[in-house]
Amino acid sequence: SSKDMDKILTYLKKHRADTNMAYYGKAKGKNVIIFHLESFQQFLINYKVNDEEVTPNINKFYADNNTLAFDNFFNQVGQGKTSDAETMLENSLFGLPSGSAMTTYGTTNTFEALPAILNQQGYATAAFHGDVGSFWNRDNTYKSWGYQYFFSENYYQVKSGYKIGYGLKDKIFLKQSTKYLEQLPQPFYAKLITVTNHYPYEIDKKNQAIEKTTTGDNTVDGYVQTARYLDQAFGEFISYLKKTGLYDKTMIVVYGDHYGISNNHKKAIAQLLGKKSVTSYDLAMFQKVPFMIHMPGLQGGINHTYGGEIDVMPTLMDLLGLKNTDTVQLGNDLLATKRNQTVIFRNGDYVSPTYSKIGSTVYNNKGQVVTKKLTKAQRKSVAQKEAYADKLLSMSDQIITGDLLRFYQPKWFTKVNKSDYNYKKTEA
Ligand code: GP9
Ligand code: MN
Repeated sequence: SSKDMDKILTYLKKHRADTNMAYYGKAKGKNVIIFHLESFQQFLINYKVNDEEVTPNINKFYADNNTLAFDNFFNQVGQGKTSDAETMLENSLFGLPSGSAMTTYGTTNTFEALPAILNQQGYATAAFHGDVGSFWNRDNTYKSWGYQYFFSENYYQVKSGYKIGYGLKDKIFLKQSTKYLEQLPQPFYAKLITVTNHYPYEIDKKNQAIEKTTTGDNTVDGYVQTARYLDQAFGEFISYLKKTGLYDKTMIVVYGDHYGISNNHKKAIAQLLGKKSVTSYDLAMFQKVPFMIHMPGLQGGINHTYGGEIDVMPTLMDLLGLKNTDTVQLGNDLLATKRNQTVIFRNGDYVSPTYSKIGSTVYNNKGQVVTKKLTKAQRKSVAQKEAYADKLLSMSDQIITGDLLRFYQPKWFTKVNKSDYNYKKTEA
């Protein structure tokens, strides 16, 4: 009911992190490109196979003077995988405890998503993906989120050999996307979702540009090969942006959506990391994914704050100089100087710079089990984090399953009208 919404608003108001004025509005009026690195984990950054970097282009971007990168940024997805990542990034709401919020609620719910907010501020908004538009119910959800355009498979020329796994191969997808990107009025907000670096990590021979790893685990060893392919595709796309001058007018946001190697492959993970074995803590740390923001004039570097996908929207809104004090967001600005660094996973586990809880085990930040060694004060801090995790997850579930955003919009925001949008391709 609207009373539930009021309670949530009161909570959020009390816990909102303060804006870091050093960054506020730095990207105002700039184009925004969200570049989705499929199944891409942080450990791949600067990772080498036989002394060779797996992802040289992404590594270069990571180290660029104008790139702000986060090295304690975690994926927080549940069963909804990519769709959970998208839901968090553009709504600052968690996925559901089971299933996918986009599939179950994307068509019918009211949202106050980042594309809609920017669209109302004069931005053109477009999503690009080389799979069928109905996957994860994107073709309906994106309307609810305020995407004016959704270029999915039927907007692309598909010849034999163009597709692998879930859709168009990344290089072909990105190349063909440029002709639509070029037609968008500026400023635009564009999201490009790659797909080739996806389980089971297969790529045609001519695109195999690095040796596989040699763990002996067949579903793991191809991962670096498709990651390399994605890296080449990324490199080509960045060159294109530079050539057209878009690079200088755009805030480029790059992120990995979730793990590529699941916890079912512990032995192989240990081998990849050069360890004898991995603990549950190591596996939690293995959930880190890249998050980088590039923009000319931005003071780059590596930020060590703990955060995750839920925190992206508040961060981007502050950079874009959008009013961010009365929105419904469960994350907090990664650039805020004083922020809650407890990173919540969908199953209620959490990690933080001090203590982390995985299952019923508490770890310190060296990965040592301290469940039974905590002082009274430490026990209290752990209990607080646990309560915070439960509270945020349950508020998120309430908002989504109760469609609570229908009861509240900030004054400056107009409810999205889905029928404003039509993604059907009309003949040219
Ligand atoms: C499909 C693609 C894959 O269109 O986004 O989704 P995932 O399996 O990673 O959730
Ligand atoms: Mn995915």
